[in-house]
Amino acid sequence: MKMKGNCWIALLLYCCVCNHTLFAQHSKLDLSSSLWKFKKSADGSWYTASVPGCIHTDLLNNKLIDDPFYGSNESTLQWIENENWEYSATFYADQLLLSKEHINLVFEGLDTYASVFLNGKEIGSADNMFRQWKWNVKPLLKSGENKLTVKFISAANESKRLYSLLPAKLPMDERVMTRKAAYQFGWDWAPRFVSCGIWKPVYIESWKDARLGRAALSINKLDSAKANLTAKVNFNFTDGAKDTMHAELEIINKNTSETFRFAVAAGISAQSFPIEIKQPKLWWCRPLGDPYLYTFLFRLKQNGKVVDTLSISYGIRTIELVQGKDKIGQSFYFKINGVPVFAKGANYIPQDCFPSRVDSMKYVRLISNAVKMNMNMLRVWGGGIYENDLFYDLCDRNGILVWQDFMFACSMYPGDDKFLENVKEEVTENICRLRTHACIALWCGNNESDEGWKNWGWQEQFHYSKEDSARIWTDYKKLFHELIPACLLANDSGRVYWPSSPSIGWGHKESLQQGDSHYWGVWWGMEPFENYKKKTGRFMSEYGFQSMPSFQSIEKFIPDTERYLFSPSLKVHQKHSKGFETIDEYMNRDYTASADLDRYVYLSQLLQAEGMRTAMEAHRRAKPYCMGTLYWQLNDCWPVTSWSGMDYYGSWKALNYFAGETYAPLLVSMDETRDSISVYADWDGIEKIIPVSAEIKLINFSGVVLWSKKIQKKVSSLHTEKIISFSKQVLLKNQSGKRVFLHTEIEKDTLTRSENNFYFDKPKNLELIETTVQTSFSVNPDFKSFNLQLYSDVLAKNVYLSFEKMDVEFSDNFFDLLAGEKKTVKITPKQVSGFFTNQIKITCLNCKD
Ligand code: BMA
Repeated sequence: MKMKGNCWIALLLYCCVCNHTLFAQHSKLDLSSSLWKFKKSADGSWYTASVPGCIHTDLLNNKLIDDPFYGSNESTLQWIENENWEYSATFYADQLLLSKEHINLVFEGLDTYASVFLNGKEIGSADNMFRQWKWNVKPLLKSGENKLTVKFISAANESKRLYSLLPAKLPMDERVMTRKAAYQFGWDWAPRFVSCGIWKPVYIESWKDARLGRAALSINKLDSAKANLTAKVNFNFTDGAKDTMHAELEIINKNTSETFRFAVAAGISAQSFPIEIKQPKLWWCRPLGDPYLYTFLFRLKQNGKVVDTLSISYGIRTIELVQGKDKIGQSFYFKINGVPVFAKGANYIPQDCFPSRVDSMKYVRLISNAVKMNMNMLRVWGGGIYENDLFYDLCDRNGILVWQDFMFACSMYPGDDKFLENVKEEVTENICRLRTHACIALWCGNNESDEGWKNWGWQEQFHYSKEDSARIWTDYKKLFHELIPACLLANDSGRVYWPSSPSIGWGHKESLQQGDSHYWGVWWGMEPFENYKKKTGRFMSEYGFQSMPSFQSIEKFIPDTERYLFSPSLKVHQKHSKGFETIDEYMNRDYTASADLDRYVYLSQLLQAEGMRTAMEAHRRAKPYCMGTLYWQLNDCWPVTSWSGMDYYGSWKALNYFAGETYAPLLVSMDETRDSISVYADWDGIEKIIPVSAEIKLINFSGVVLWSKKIQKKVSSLHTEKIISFSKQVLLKNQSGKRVFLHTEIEKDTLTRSENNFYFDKPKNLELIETTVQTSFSVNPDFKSFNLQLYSDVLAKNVYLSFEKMDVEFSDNFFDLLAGEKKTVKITPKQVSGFFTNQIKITCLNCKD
C-alpha cells in the first residue's frame, strides 16, 4: 500500500452485433456451462459451482456464506483464503472431436495456483491468473464421459511461503510473489478477499490440418489517398499436412468488400501480407472525430476449402507521445493523426472484488457513463486485472483512449528466472491479445513502483543493506527496463512504453515539469484544494479525494441499526487509515458539517466534487502546458467510501455530474488571482477556432443582477483563452462577497454551451437565504421518464435530488438553481415499478428542512 504522504447508439448496436473483436473459428467445445461442482479439498461434500466464477461467489450462491459485502462480514470470511478448493466437471467427447488431429483444453484464466487433472491424470499446473493455460489432451480424452478436476491451493498461503524465502522482504507483503490481482489482497479502497477459481471461460479447441494463430496489423504508410497495412499472421500446420497441402489466405475488408488473396508458404509459422486501403477513414478519439473501425475477415483455405477464420476490428490511426523540451521542462501529450489531444478521464479499477461476475451490461454501462461524462481516456490501473476484450472493444467503438498499465503496483518485485519467465509469458500474451485495439494509447510498466522506491522510505522500513537495495533495484530494471520493453519490441513495436506512472514523485518540483504526475498534496498531504491551481503538471494521471456512496446505496450494504456516522460497519467500508478524519478536516474548512449521516453523505460528495472541479478546471486552463487530466478513480469494486465518482452499484456521486460539465468540449471557468478575477474559455472540439459569445453577470442571492457584460471572442483549440479580467474590488464595490456571485454563460451555438458560477467565499461563509424549491412533474412521450421542473425565488445552492430506496437516473444533479430560473431535469427510474413522484427528496445547502 502507498506510504506517501452520444454514443448510446454505438453501444447498443455493438451489443447486438458481436462480442469479440478477434475470434478464430476452429471447433470449440464450451466447458463453461458444463455441470461444475466444488468442494473444500479436505471435505467430502460437493456443491454446485458456476464457471466462470470463484470460490466466494460459489459459496454465496450455495448460501454457505453471507454476502461478503454486507455490514462487517468481511472479517468473518477470511478463512476462505486459507483453504484449498477443488472443482470438477464431467463432459462428453464424441467421435468427431476424437477424430481431430489436435485437441487442446484451454482455460482462459485460472486463479491462481491450480493443478489440472483429466480422467484422474495430472495434465498440468498453473501459477498466474493473468495467463491463458492450454494443454494437449488428445492422449487422455476418452470417447463418452470424461472427468475434469481442478485443484486450487491457497494463493494466500503459497504467497506467504514464497515471501518467507526471500533474502530481504519486498515492500507491501506476500502478494508481490504471486501473479494475481493485487487489489484482492486489500487496498485503500478494497477489502481483502483472496479468492480462487476458474475465473474465465474454459473450452476444448480442436482442429485437423491447419489453423490460424494470432494476427497483428500495423500501418506502414498513411496518407489521405491510401493506407498501407501489414497483416502478420501466425499459422499452425499439422506435420503430415505441411508439405502436401495448398494453403491460401483471404483477407476481406468487410467495409469495402474488397478481398486480398495470398498464397501461404508451405508449413510456415508466420507470414506477413500487405493490405491497401484507398481513401482510408481514420479512427479518432472523442471529441476530435468518429472512431471509425474497419473489420477484416481472415479466411484460411486448404485446397480451396475454408478451414479457419478470424475477424479483427481495426482503427486506422497514428498515435504519438510528444515529449519536446521547452523552457520549463518537457511536454507530455498525445497526438492522434497529428492532432494534439487533451486527455480527459479517470483511473479505472476492476468493477468487482470477484471480477468473474461482472456481466457484459456492466461493461456497457461503465463505458456509456464515461461517454456521458465527455471522457476520452481511461487508465487501466496496475493493481487490478488486464481487462477482458469487451472493455477494449467498447473503448474502440466509443473513441476512448486507454492508458494501459501492466499489472504491477506500489511495490518492488522478485527478479529470479522463474518469476521473470512467468511474467514474460503473461506480458507477451496480453500484448498480443490487445495490440489490435486502436484505443490503446500507451503501455505503462507499473503504478508507483519507481516513485515508491525513491520516495516512500522502503529502504529504512525494511532495513535494506546496500546489497539488498542494489539487488532489488537491479531486479526492478530487469523487469521494467529490459523484459517488458523487449516483449513490446517483439510484438507491438509501434506503441509507446512508459516504465512507471508517475515518472517522478509528487514531492519533487520536477514532477510538475515533465512526464505524468500523480499529485497527492491534496488528500495525502492535507494541502488545500486551491493548490490544484498551483500544482499543475504536464499530464495529471492521478489526483483525487474521497466521498461516501449515496444514502440509497448505503441502505444496500449497511444494516439499519448501523446507519449512523462512523458506525462499525461504515468503518469496515472505509479502507484508508485516516479516511474519515481527512474528509472531516476538509469538510470543516468549507462547509458546516453535520452529524446526520444523510446530510454528511451529501456534503462529502459536494466537497469531493468541488475539489475535483477545482483540479479539472485548473488542468484545462493550463493547456497546452498541461495536456491531460485523469482523476482517481472512476469506479469501485465493492460498496465503500472511496475516491470514486460512481459507487459499486453504478450510482453517480456529485463528482460525475461535475466531471461531465468540466470535460465538455466547451468549458467556461473563472479564477481569482490576487485582486483580479479572470474568465477563461477552453475548447477542444474538432474545429481549430470557434467564435463564442459570453455573458457575465454579478447577481445577488435574491436574483437581482447588479452588473453584466457581453463579449464576443474567438477561441482556439490549441490553448485556453482568457476572455476578460477585472478587478474584484471594482466589481464588488460596496457589495459583500458573501451575498453575491458571478454567473457566466458562454455559447458557440445552442447545443454547445457552458455555464459556471464563481463564489467569492467558502460555502460555509455565504449568507444564503433559506428556500423551499417548488417542483412539478410531467411524463415524457417515451412513457419511461419524467421531466421535473424546479423553481426557487432565491438562489438554491447545490440542489440534490434523490428518491428513497429507488435507483433513478437524473440528467443533472447537485446544481445551483438560480433565483427565478425554471430548470428541467429528466428523471428515469431504473426499476419499472415502485416509483412514486411524490417520494422525491430535495436537499440543498440552503433548503428548509
Ligand atoms: C493512487 C493509486 C492507488 C491508491 C490511490 C489512493 O496513487 O495508485 O494505489 O489506491 O492512489 O490512495
